[in-house]
Amino acid sequence: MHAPCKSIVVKLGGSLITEKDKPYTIAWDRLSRAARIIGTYYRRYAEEGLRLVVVHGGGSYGHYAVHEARQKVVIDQLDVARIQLVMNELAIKVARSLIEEKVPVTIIPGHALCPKRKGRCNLSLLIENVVRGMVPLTYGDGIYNEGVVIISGDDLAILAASAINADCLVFVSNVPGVLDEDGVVIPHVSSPNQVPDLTGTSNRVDLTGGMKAKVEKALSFSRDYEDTRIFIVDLEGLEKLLRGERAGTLLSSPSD
Ligand code: IP8
Repeated sequence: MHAPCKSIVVKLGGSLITEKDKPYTIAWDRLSRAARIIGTYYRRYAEEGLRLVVVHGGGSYGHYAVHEARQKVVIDQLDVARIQLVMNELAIKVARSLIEEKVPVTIIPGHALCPKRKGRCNLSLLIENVVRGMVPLTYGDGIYNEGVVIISGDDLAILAASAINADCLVFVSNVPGVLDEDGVVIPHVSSPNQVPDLTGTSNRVDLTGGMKAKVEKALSFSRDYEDTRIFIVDLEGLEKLLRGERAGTLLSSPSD
């Protein structure tokens, strides 16, 4: 069987790989499972020229570090350095889990791709590594620009998908897709208005906008990149997708 996705960006949500309510705590069971699923896919299709980029979010590392910095009146360069440090510590743990699964990961910090400000990123380092058969691992990060500017992992995942011309962009969350008011997965979303304003679930708003913001950004990307299939899934859904089965929520703009 051919690879269901030949060129793929997988974004691991911060709440998936960390315990979001416990500062600086990894969710080892979920991280190991994610690494196992990605590793199995990588080993199966690497020789066919699979292109893979992994991105992760901040979870209880980045979001907590930003929260701590924002307790101060003035956020200086040292505060931003601390945010970058904890994100790097998280990335090392993600990288180690993937390397144990024989995925040749190379860490590229988000702040190295977007050193000036968000929206001004240069992904040539990431592309070069993909071309050489490495698997870039990048992550949501903070940069200093008269305070802290947060670069979200979702934005980086979208940029990476356009940079490698991905046929699949998969957001892996701790919920199985976009949920309706009854907690049931909506299989196909073509407008952010389909995302209900839920509180107390993972549709809740975090520092970088939560589910609605993710859907908005993904749909606006899908208008320009019709060949990229975009999904929101949980770990079970990721496993299914990578076996070529249908899972989670497919995001696509209505074709006009
Ligand atoms: O969790 C945010 O990345 P995200 C990164 O993908 C920081 O939104 C530093 C909070």
